Amino acid sequence: MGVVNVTPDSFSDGGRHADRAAALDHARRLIAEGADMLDVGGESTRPGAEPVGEDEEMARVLPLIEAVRAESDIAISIDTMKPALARAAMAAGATLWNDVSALRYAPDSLGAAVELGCAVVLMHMQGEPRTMQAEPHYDDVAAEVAGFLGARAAAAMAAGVARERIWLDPGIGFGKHMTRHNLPLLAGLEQIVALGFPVLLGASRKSFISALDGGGVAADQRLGGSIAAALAGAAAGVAAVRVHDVRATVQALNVWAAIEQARPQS
Ligand code: HH2
Repeated sequence: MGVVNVTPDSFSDGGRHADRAAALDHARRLIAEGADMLDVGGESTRPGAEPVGEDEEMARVLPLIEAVRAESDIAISIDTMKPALARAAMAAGATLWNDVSALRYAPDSLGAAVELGCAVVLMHMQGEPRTMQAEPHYDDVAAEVAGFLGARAAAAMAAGVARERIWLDPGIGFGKHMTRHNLPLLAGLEQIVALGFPVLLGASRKSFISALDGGGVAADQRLGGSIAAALAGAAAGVAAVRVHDVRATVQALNVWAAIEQARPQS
C-alpha cells in the first residue's frame, strides 16, 4: 500500500504532494513502482497534529481519488476518521476505509461502514492524535493491542460489517513509546495475525527508526529501517505494508519471498 498524503503537515512527506497535480504524479509513480493499493489521506495524524475541517479534507482528497480512478482500477483507500468523508470517497472511487480510530470517532462510524459495504481497516490507537504521545502506558503491549483489535472486529461484525471485509492494524506509533512499545509490538505481531483477519502494518518512516539510528534522522532518510520493519511484518504473516517508498519495498519483499520459497520443506 503506497501512501499519498495530500496534506501540508504530514510528518513523513508534509507539503510535498499538497498540490493536486503533484499528488496525482505521486500516485502514478507509486502505481508504476508496483503498489497494489494507494492510501489517500487529507488530514495528518502525526502526534500533535491539528484536526482539519471536513470541507477542507474533502477538497484535498476527492479530486485526487476521482483523477486516479479515471485512469486506474487500483484499490484506493481513504485514510479518514470521518464517516461523511468515507462516504464521499467511496462515491469518488475509493474501495477501502482506513480508519485510525477503528470506527470509534463518530457515533455513526459503524453504521456508515455497514451501509458502505466497503473493506475497513481497524487500527489501534491509545488516546487521540493530538495527545496520544503524552504518556502511553501498557503492561503487555502486543496482548493489549490484539485484545483491542479483536474486540473492535467483534463490534464491527455485530453491527453488520462482513467478516471478510475487516482488516486489522497494530497502529505503530499511535499512542506508543518510540522503542518501549513499538518494538515489542512489532515482535508480537503474530498475536494479531492469529486473530484471523488480514493485517496491515504501517511502520514506514516512523520515529522509532530514527531513535534506533542515533536520533535526529530525517523522515526521508529512514528507508533501511522501514524495510527492516516491513520484512519483520512479512515474516510474521501480515497481508500488506503501508509504505512511502514502494519500489524499494517491493524489491525487498520479493527477494524475501523468493528466499522463503527456496527453503527446504520439512
Ligand atoms: N500511519 C499513519 C497514517 N495512517 N493508517 C494505518 N492504517 N496505519 C498506519 O500505521 C498509519 C495510518 C501515519 O503516517 P503518515 O501518513 O506518513 O503521516 P501523517 O499521518 O502525518 O499524514
